[in-house]
Amino acid sequence: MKIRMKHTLIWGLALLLSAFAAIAAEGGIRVESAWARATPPVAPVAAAYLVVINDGDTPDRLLRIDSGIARRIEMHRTANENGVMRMRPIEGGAVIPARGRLEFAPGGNHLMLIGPVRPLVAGETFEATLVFERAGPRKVRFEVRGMDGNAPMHMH
Ligand SMILES: [Cu+2]
Repeated sequence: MKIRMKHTLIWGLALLLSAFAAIAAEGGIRVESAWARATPPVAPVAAAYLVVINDGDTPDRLLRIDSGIARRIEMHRTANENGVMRMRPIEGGAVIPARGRLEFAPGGNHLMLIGPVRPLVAGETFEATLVFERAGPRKVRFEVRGMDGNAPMHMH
């Protein structure tokens, strides 16, 4: 009887630990340095950037970004086409490799806020929800930084 109880306890503990391990594995996706560039009072678009880090062993995919800050948010990549830098939507979501990262940074991939509902003022913040294929929705707060930042203006 005593031995049986001990076993139950150990099994219970093992189950609990594996549950914790599963939760830890789910937390493989981290979002860092989410910021957006301040805009003039009237701007048809704005650019935002962030870094997604995947500490897990499984690739994930950023499917879309939802926010009340703009009519819609697109993921763009910048590509050199016959010597002209052009922006193209990232189709089918942006992959975050296992044990890797996905960077949206000035001059490269960026988030394009189409039709901001208000000007983006330096020092303010706004919230958006990143929707991942595996990790699900994640709320992220973007910090608005001045237009005279350390990177060239975003032109379309
Ligand atoms: Cu763009």
